[in-house]
This record gives sequence, structure tokens and C-alpha cells, in this order.
Amino acid sequence: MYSESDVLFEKSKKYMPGGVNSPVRAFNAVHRNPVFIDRAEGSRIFDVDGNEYIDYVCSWGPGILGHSRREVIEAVQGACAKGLTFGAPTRNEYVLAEMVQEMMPAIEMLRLVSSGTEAVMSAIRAARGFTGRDKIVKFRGCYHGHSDGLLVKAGSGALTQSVPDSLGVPEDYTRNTLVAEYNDIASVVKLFEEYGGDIAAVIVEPVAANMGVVLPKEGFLEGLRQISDKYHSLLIFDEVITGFRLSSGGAQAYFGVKPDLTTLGKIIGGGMPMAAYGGRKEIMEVVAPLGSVYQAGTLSGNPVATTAGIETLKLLRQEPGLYSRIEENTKKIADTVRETFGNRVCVNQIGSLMSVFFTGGEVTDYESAVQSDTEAYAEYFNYMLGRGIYLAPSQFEAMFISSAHSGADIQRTCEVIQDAEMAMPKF
Ligand code: KE4
Repeated sequence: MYSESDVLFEKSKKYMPGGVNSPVRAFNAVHRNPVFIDRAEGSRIFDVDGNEYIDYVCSWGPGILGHSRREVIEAVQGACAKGLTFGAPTRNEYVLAEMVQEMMPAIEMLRLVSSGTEAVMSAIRAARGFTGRDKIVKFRGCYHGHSDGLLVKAGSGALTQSVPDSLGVPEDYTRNTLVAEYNDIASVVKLFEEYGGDIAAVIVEPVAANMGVVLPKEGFLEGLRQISDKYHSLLIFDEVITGFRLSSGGAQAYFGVKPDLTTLGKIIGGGMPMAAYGGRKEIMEVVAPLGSVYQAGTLSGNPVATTAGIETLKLLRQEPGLYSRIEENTKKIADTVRETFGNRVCVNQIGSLMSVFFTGGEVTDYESAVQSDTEAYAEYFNYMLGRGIYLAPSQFEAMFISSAHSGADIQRTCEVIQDAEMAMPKF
């Protein structure tokens, strides 16, 4: 008997590559068909077959308040009734930009766009336009969306020319992308010693969350700040995940390191398609129509999306203790995994982000992350899914906890984790 999800997946594969609109959703890494989601509320998602799950993907980050938060839904319904899009400036855009500036003071000026990819692509163009330099430094294992110049992976060693890791990206699109090792300042120094005068910017996830969650080592972010200053390059924090998640001021407030540019996504849109890039006013003033760095967008600053973002940031700002509460809940899950699986896993956790790596060693960079046993992760994922716990369908993603996850949700999750260990083969 096929489930409705299976039927829909077969039909979808006729019209969309892999039956999905973003690769990770296809569940390839966990060797099963994806579940198709019908609706979501609070900490729960419900698939088209009526199965209910406690959701720890939270749409890959936007859902820090849980799904369908009443205040956000009502505000969005009201905005929809006034029209979905005007292609003209609106009051909301100013209101949201001012809120972001209040919450993240390093963002003196910003531009709203429609996706994190667009935000990063545009931030890099602004950095190149402002500095007049071409090269950028990224880190192996960090993901910044799918713009051509960032779809690269390092060759061997710390210092490398990049080669595209996606078909369709011409090599000369990646020749200006230099790749360093996360948490390895020496690999960055080496690049600057060789290319310093031509490096426009260093872009980093201040907490890496796209090779699984990898925390910055003590001094790493500060080191990037110092070397960027030394060579008059710009430091870009890609806070698409960490922005408004690690704290109301993002990772830059959490770690006390001030980037020149920041990219935001996910939470800023409250679940609607919206992202932003911004930073020092003098840099952002190179962006059209003020300056000569061109960037545009039909739905940029869309009135419905900005309404969702404004309501979400309002709730994040006004709910006292929200961040510490979701961090405490996250720690409970992380500690349970450690106690249950012992030295067969490495659990990295910060704020309401965590990852369970099925490896005995510490995970501090790409090299150590890829040592993980992805088949063991797939076993874990499938057991948890079968018991109503919806995790990221890949070892190299993050687990997201929301303010809607109740104590009972956390308790149940911890119980199922303990059962999973007993049920899983001793890999
Ligand atoms: P989008 O274009 O997907 O809105 O954002 C790209 C992006 C940029 N920067 C960071 C740090 C990101 O994590 C992302 C996107 N994150 C993935 C999750 N690992 C989105 C999920 C997906 O690709 O379906």
C-alpha cells in the first residue's frame, strides 16, 4: 500500500528534478522517499497521510517561533488583503530596516532581497565594487547559497585554487574564489600573504551550520577581523542561519565581532521569502541607485514578506528569556544524545542549533565532519522519523529548536533518542 507522500513523490518526479524544489528535500542521504507536508503548527508538522511529527528542521531555520504563530499569521492575512505586491516603496521596508539596524547596529544600511543566495551574491558584488578587488575567501564546508562563484570546493591543502563542484559553473567563475579551512587562521594568512592586495572580502558562517554545526574556535572570528583589517579587505558574516537565532543580535552580538557586511535570511522573513544584505553605510552606498553596483529585484521588500518579518522580530524582541529557554531545551537534547551514544557521536551545540555527528572524534572543520558515518546517521534519522521525530535528512545539516518546542516535546524527543540507541545496530 503506497502512502500519499509516495504517490505525490512519483507524480512530482515527472515535473521537477528529483521531485523537489531544493535537493536536500529529496531525502536521498537517508535512503527513503520524503514525506510531503500538509500543514504545520507550533512544534508540529503533519504530512499528507496524517502523520504528526515534532519538527526539528523548522524549514531550515525560519521557524524559530514555531509554525503558524498566530500573531504572524494574522498580520500576514491582513497584509494580503491590502495587496500582495506593488513594486514600489512601502512603509514596511523602512520599519523592518530600522528594526534590523536597532538589533544589529553594524548594519547601518541594508537592501532587502528574496533569498539568502541573492543576499550573499549581492554582498560579494558590493564588496568587490567598494574595494575594487576581485578575490574572495570562503571556507571549505561553508555554504552560502548557490551563486556561481560560491559553488566551489577546495582541492587538497589549505591554500588552493578552487574548482567548481557543480556542473554549469565555468572554471573562470571560480578562479577568484579562494578556499581556506574553517577554524584554521593559518590557512587564511597563507591566502592573504599570496593574494592579500586582491582580496575583496572574507565570507564566513560565524557558526558553520552547513557541514553540520561547527563552532568557531576561540579567536577564529577575531583573527578574521584582524587579518581583514590588516589587508583592508572586508569581513562578511553570512548570518542567514545565525541571524536572530544565536541571539537577537545574531552571532556578531553573541561573539562580539563586528563584520563589515552581514547577510541575513530565514528568520528575517518569518517564513516568507525574504533576505537582506547590509553593513557599513559607506560600503552600501555603492549599491544602485546611489552607487554603481547594480542589484535589483521585483519582489524585494515585498509587503507580505516584510509584514511576516516585522511581526517575527517584534515577538523575538519582546519575549523575555526566549533565547535562554530554547538554548536550555537544546542543551537537554544534546546532553541526552551524548549520554546515550557516548563516544560514538560528537554533538556540537550552540544556542538553539545542534548537530549529532556519528563519529568518535571532535568535529571542528570540514575534514573532521566528513569522517562521520553517514549510514549510521541515516539509520538514526529513519528510526527517529518512524517514532514521530522529524530531523534534518542529512548528516551535514543542523537541528533547529524553536520557542514552540515544549518541555513535553523535549522529554519525548529524549526518550525516543534513548530508544534509538537500543534499536540501532552497534555501528
Ligand atoms: P537560500 O538561498 O536557500 O535562502 O539561502 C542560502 C544560504 C545562505 N547562507 C547560509 C549560511 C545558508 O545556510 C543558506 C541556505 N541554507 C540551506 C540549509 N542548509 C537551505 C536549505 C536548502 O538548501 O533547501
